[in-house]
Amino acid sequence: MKKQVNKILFISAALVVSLAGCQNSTKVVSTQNSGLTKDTSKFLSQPLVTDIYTADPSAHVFNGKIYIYPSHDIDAGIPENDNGDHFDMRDYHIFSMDSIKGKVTDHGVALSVKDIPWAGRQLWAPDAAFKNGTYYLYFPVKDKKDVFRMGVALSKSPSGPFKAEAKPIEGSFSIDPAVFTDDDGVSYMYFGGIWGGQLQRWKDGQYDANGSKTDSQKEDEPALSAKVAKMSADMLGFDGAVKDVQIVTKEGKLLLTKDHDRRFFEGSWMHKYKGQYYFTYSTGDTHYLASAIGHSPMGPFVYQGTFMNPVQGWTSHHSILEVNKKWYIFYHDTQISNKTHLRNIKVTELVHNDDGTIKLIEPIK
Ligand code: FUB
Repeated sequence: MKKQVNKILFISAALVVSLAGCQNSTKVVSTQNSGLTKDTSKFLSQPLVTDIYTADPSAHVFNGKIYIYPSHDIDAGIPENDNGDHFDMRDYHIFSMDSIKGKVTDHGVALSVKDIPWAGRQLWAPDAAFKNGTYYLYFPVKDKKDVFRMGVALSKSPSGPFKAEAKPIEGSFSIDPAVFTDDDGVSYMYFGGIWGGQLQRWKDGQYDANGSKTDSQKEDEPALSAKVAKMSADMLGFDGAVKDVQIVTKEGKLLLTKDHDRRFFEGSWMHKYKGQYYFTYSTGDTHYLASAIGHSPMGPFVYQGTFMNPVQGWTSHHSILEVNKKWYIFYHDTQISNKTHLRNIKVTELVHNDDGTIKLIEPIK
């Protein structure tokens, strides 16, 4: 009998070792707020992860668990510039939590830039989706000509590891993919980002490598828009044309470039609340988070207002998620490092007002 137990123990240990060898390694990285030594009192909420730098959190519930798909910030020693070269990220880690206040598990490296056949550099803000038994990780990375494109990688597990497709998504460009799946099962990708995200360099489907580093529109012209495309049934490409995400005033006028506090800059997200489509985003070089509501996932969207004031740090990037009938915003700031490119992800509650606006969140007290 003892021999049998020993044999079972040996087989189990061998299995654990071999599984560990073929999967990304998993470890609990925080019970939230542990490991912080500096004064934390001025911040609305505390970092979810403190042992590596994380940013741009896209959160989803898969199989009853919360999964976070963030960027993995590193200090590559590259000086700051308007191209965003200092954001030189090289891989993704995926995190999970059983509940909003629960412990945070790091599932290890899920995808590396070196394993993406067409990639050059800079793995920026990702998102994930699930369809027909497969998880899809969508990511922006510069190709070998230094042009941002969107890629997709597949896995049978929400925590990866993910395997990248051989080529970028046809017709994709710029950064910050956010994939929303509607109640009818149709998915849409929202994307785009100005300055380092290169959106201003694209005109009529053509990339201008000598184009402006910053906003290229005239101040009195309609602002550059985020983009939206319907996803193909296999989730690997776009089905139809890429369209502008139109954000209009209550009078139906497109927001203008000079309207820095309201116009789009980067960091799109989409969620559905009480049958309405909420397009949320970071505003033109002022970095408020703003919301706009539409009756269709393709828009147009009527501007509703700011719902989060700027965080500490130059960038603002978020996702919005319902967990057990309550709504939350995942976001980042630079609490731990106080450096633009070394950020940490956070979560706090989000409240929808009856008039369609979202209650203002003050990330710094
Ligand atoms: O993380 C790199 C870039 O910074 C993201 O793509 C933007 O949304 C901003 O957060």
